[in-house]
Amino acid sequence: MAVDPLAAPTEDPAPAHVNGEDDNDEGEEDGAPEGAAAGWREGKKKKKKKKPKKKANKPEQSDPPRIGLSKFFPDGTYPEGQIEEYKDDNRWRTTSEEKRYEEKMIMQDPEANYNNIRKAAEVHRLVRKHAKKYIKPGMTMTHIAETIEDGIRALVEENGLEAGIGFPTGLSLNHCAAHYTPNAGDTIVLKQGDVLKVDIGVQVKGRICDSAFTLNFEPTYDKLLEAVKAATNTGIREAGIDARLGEIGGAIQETMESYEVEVNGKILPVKAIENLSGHTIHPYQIHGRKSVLLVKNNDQTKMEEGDYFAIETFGSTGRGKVVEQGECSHYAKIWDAPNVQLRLTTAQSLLKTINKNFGTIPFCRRYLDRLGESRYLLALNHLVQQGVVNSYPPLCDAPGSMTAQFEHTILLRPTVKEVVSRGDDY
Ligand code: 57R
Ligand code: CO
Repeated sequence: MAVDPLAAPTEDPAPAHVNGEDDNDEGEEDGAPEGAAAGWREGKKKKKKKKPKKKANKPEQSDPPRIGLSKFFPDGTYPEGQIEEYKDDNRWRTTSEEKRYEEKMIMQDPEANYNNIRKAAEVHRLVRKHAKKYIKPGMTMTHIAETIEDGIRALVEENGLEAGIGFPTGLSLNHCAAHYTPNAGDTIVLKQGDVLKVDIGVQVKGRICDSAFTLNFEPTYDKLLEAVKAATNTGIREAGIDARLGEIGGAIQETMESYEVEVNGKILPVKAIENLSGHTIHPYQIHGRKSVLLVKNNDQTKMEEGDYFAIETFGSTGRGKVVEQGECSHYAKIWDAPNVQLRLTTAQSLLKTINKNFGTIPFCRRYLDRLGESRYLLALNHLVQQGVVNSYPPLCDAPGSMTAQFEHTILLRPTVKEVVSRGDDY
């Protein structure tokens, strides 16, 4: 049984109602309106509480979750994430008519409205909720990856570049922090003492929900996970319009490094990994131009209205620095790739497959395999060498060290900050 010490409380917490909806089912019992509209019901003799009838046509999600979300949100309106007001000199935005109007205009644009990222986030919450229960030591990394990806494809109702997996399912183990997913033939099996980073991406109309959590199956590294979760929440709290990236990095590092872990009687300080970062996310582009480092720095760049950020932090009991290590699995076509003349015909045909199935969305070798591509490594390496595709090898700290990650996607909307991937789990 996966022991994630930071999991949601055992009893089912009341669902987070960001828009203050009343979740008492009093008004729903007999279908009468709730809240103010139910005013006419005050003063009437209190009705005997009857068990609310299950609405016959209300579909129920399967277990594992595989029923597309449009069946549950027929009007295409997906739940808002956690709303936080901006601080100090941006608080005026909450009630600004001009800013509310700007958001109304955004909501009218099917390509840019917030329902795309919110659908991706709802898929993310359902997939990770099942993954946290299902993943157990003894499973192969391949089985874990494919179970998560089957869930994403089904729930998001995969449809070419319109909706699908946002990037390869990150399953980095122990001293490896990021950019590992199994390639074909990988025989690694999850062990009881492992610390597994699960980094899941879901995209709808190119809007990528990038959120990650860490699983452990015994308590040794609980404090490491606690440190990183707290540091990520510090980053989310400090983020906002006009916030300076360097200051956020300093706040993240301060939280992270206020923790220590006792391992085999030895006290190890938790270090923020200095060469990993959070980042802006653009449509079909997972890593934008702004990076949020995890250590104090002098970057005066400000966060801006309209930015989508992946706020992610990584903690380590090792050097606090990652290097590229091991076989590469992650690739992505470069956003402004040059139009080079490819002399290798196999590279030309592989590029066609990449353009058709991924565009600039990151992919991994397993996704080429499932499309029927084979013997493609030479061609793929040629595309990398020609500067058409970027390769992202696994990023690892020192062998024997342990790393953890937590991550959310936030929207810097004109009126408020929305932690769109927030759930009752993290
Ligand atoms: O979150 C090719 C992917 N991402 C998948 C996800 O930060 C990402 O490297 C990128 O497949 C590519 C980083 N920062 C330096 C530039 C300072 C990493 C942290 C891990 C990860 C996977 C990430 C990073 N950058 N973009 C998303
Ligand atoms: Co990520």
